[in-house]
Amino acid sequence: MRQIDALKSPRFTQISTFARLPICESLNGVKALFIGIPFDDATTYRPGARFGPSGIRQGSRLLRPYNMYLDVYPFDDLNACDRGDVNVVPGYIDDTMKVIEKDIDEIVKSKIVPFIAGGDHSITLPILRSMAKNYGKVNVIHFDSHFDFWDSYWGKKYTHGTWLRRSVEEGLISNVIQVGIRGPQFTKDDFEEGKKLGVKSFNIREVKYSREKVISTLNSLNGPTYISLDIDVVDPAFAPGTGTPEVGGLTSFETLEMLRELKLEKIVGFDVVEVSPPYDISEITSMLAANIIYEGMSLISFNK
Ligand SMILES: [Mn+2]
Repeated sequence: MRQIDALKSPRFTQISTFARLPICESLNGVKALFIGIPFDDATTYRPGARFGPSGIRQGSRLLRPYNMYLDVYPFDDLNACDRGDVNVVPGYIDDTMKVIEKDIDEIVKSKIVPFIAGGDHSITLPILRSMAKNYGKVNVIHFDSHFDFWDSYWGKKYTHGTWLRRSVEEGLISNVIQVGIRGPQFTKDDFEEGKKLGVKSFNIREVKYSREKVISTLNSLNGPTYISLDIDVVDPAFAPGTGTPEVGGLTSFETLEMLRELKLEKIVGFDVVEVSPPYDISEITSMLAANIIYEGMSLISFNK
């Protein structure tokens, strides 16, 4: 029956919801949903991530209901829907963070797992505030080419490169594991800073050469876990549509494979940030981001 439904779906027409899912009319019975946060005023280099949600929806039109790798029907299993976008306030990060936290609260309070399309990485701070309020401290698996734990940019505390330090300072997270760090750094001291903050980082060489170790470390996390994936963890050859690209990253296949191998007790939320469609080529970044969210939903479906 499901297959027939899939064939009937208007796959090649312009439907503006994620994976042609229904719009969330009510949250009753919903176990996971898609929501967009079109905010990019905390970006330090190339802008455009405010178009991430619409780009990812566009890139999601070919997603089909059955995931053969995990043997699940994520959309059906989770009764998934598209919640639309958070009503952010362009140019005003404090106001925007309040609106994000309020909207995510509503979802998390109902024990629904949000799959969030950014937006730049600053959006993760208010999301984690909501997670901590509802679950207590959460683990964070952070896929990124950048540390994101700097103290400030241009003297400002809230940017897309400082959200992780703010989350640690605010006591929102327990364990943080970073995957895919690379590129030229500001200073050698950053590595010590990370240790002081309690952040465990796997750089790209460790990920490429000691993959099993990285996966087993991720799978050793207990308790509620939040996954935050900056699309720039992927090599710009596979994901050029992003704000601060770093060469020499993961392939799209490696990224999807790592997600498929996660066996976590409880995933409470998942974001894919920094997708900037104006810098994309042939929708490859948006399609990858959509597939990453699909694998994330499949994981919840598989582990539930
Ligand atoms: Mn990054």
